Amino acid sequence: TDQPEAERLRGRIATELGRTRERTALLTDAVDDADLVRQHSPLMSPLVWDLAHVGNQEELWLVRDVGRRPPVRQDIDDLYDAFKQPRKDRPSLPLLPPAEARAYVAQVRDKVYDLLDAARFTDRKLVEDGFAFGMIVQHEQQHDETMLATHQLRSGPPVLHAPPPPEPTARVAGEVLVPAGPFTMGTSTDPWALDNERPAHTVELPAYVIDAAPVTNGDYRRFIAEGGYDDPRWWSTEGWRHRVEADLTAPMHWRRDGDGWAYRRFGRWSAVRDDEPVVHVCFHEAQAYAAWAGRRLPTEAEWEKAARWDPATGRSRRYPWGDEDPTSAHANLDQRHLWPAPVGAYPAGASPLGVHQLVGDVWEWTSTTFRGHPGFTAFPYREYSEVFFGDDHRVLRGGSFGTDRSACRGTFRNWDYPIRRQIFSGFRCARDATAEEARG
Ligand code: AVJ
Ligand code: FE
Repeated sequence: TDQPEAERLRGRIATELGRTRERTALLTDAVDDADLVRQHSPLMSPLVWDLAHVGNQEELWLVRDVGRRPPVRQDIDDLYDAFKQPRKDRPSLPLLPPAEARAYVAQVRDKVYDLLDAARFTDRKLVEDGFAFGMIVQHEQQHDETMLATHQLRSGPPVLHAPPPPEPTARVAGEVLVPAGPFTMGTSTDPWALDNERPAHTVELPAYVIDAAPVTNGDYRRFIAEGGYDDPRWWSTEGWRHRVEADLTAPMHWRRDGDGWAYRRFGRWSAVRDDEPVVHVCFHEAQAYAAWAGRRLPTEAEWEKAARWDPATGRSRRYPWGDEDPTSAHANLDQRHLWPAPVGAYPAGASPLGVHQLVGDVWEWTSTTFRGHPGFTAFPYREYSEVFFGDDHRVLRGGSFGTDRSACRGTFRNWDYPIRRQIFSGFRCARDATAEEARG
């Protein structure tokens, strides 16, 4: 890394740190102190825990580990260790009160700016290309999305405000054929890619067909109306057991409203709009819908090939639209809007094959369980992803309206339990190509 390049990187990191902290401040200053320390759902932490946890991780990874600086508050490490403290126990911990938590994260951030000024970006593998800073930015952004999900669960009058997403400008429907052949999955070069996105490797897929758009509320309403929740035929054994136990009858945050449906979004009720991607469904619901529709969920590799593969060059791109970072024309990201945009609102973000809204709007469930790519090495810690590998988690791809652009790429992988739906999760369907389609 030469000198002007190091300066450019330093500037970019400072900008990302700053705009990320503004989002965190907005999410935590929007409610009063009583609300900050309250647990709105046993699935979520009190917002004040997320806040100090963000500061504590920043202190552990950047200040102490990379920076070799003395601890700011070693005494609170255990309180903010996500592995030691189950979510349900977090509200009863002796957490830093809101004012102290704010002062703590600001104190850690000052030390990080000192480190950034001193960093030479050539020092060690961990700071190469600013990865350690990028990881911290992405960690905070991920918690900002988690905090947004907590806001969605809290009751009481609305406190978050944003303009509605754009209206459709393109007609998007039907499905897209992806021809058989190899593509490059994952990355070895994207500087801020996390360990689970690495390394780049070749995956050979048979021809398949994938929806041009995510499944919409209108589609999903038909599944409900035609008894999809009452027919075990569409559900896996595990899915049906959960459907019964949890008494699932519609996406989370929906209620009947006369003949139709209404949903609650950040404290406001409105009529369900048919052309928006459905959100707040769990993996089991997605899988049952797909079976009912005579389809299936895409595998993770199918999702990524549809999102990245460019048939003209055979190359995998960073995003469906190319290699440029996302702008507001490409995708509904960055919490600019508080719900998914209607199908057809982002023609500039479509992939070369014509698959729309892969990035932003809703996280998309895939049928794949979370594992390392071939050649995976944990970095910098096993706890970031490796400890979650196995059959317990399904992979979600593409990011949602609540995801920041710094924490979302064509290679970015999210994972969660198949019963979770407080996250901004939706899906699209796929199927095998027929022999005739496969011949082209
Ligand atoms: C990648 C969203 C599953 O929230 O558990 C936050 C992100 N990792 N702190 C999570 C994360 C550590 C992670 N997910
Ligand atoms: Fe975390």
